[in-house]
Amino acid sequence: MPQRRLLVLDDDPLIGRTIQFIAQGVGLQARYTPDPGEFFAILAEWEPTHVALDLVMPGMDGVEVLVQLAQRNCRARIIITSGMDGRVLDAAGRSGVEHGLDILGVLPKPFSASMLRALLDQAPGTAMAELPALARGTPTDGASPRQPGEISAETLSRALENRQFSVVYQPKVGCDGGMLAGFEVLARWHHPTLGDIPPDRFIAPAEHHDLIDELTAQVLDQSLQWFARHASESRPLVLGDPVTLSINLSARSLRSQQLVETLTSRCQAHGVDPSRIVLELTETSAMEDPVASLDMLTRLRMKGFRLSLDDFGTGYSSMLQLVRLPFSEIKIDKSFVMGVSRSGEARSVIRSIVDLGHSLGLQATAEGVENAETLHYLQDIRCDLAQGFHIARPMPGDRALLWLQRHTEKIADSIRG
Ligand code: G
Ligand code: G
Ligand code: MN
Repeated sequence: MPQRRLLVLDDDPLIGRTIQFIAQGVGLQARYTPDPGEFFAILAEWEPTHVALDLVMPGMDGVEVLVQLAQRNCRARIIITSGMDGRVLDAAGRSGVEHGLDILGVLPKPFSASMLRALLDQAPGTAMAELPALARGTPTDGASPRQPGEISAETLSRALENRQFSVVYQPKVGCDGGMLAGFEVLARWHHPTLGDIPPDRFIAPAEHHDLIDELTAQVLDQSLQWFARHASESRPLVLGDPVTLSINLSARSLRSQQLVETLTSRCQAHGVDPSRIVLELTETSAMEDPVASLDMLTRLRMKGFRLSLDDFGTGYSSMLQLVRLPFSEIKIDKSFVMGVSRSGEARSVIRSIVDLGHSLGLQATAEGVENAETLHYLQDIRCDLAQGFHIARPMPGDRALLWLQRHTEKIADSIRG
């Protein structure tokens, strides 16, 4: 590992020196200054890999230092320290992330040596950037894709003509007992020369170029065929409800008068009852035009489809509108779920969403479950379903079937005890 260098800025010499010694103890070079002017001078000349920054100092506030670090394009990994309330620290951390800084985390005072060591040793990619950004507001499904020019209409329609899109399936299981509840279908695009292109890059352009309905149709046909042939046979696995198939719908599609007809006729053609299909809509998108949405969603519900509110917690919808719309499931956004292990706030948000969902008679699903600890927490708070890498990654149809077979055996074993 190349030599790591930590620069500490803190108006309290006792704390500043302590951080310096702990860092030296785990093999970092470390320097300390109580003076912001000197801090920026050392920063320029010494180029530290890590920075520990006190938020509240006389003469200069830490947020101002963060802004200046961002303006200087500082690439160091930053640890924020302060005696302030944890919420204030978190907010400052998020503000740093939104300024493009690499915020490793926050260190509340008083802190222990082991807390600081854990932060310093944190692997890249586990930083605060993953925390729910309260003010992020980047709808994945909205009317204004961020980079509509990136993938052209021609490229997309050729890909659709040439059937370059395939689908993968990610299981959803009961939080309690692990029974299979259903699969979510996710589109994949393998371009012959450009390689794999993620949905983040093709869904918004497909909406923008009015090709999303064709994409949805292809996703539907592939997944209904697979589902009709295989997954519906897994019925005995499920206590109560049979296995469902969740399909992501774009808000755009709600404007199309053909939507209800397309969905029902495809289901009929494949012999799948609409009650087995869950249509996932993102929170932001469902609220784009609440009146038209209410109309369309009600028609879909009357045909028997279930509706899921996807990425819940990231949008700005009012509770009132939520109550008005006929959803059957609420999916807690993975940005909260992935924070269960480190953030008490994330846990509170999840618990409230589960309670809210239940009080409205909705099933609560957590997506982005990446470890056993998170699953246990979800069990504790009586969340219904879980989805995430800890259970299984999205898989092609044949692999999903193998997974299901192994999963079934595991559950049967655990029941036999
Ligand atoms: O695997 P993941 O990277 O698959 O998906 C990223 C995002 O793309 C998810 O938020 C998901 O809702 C969206 N997405 C994936 N497949 C489809 C699809 O077939 N239609 C729509 N509208 N969105 C999809
Ligand atoms: O927004 P949409 O809910 O439809 O999101 C599905 C997306 O989440 C897909 O891109 C899928 O690959 C991704 N995903 C599913 N489980 C996990 C997980 O446990 N961790 C992470 N980071 N992403 C996940
Ligand atoms: Mn989804």
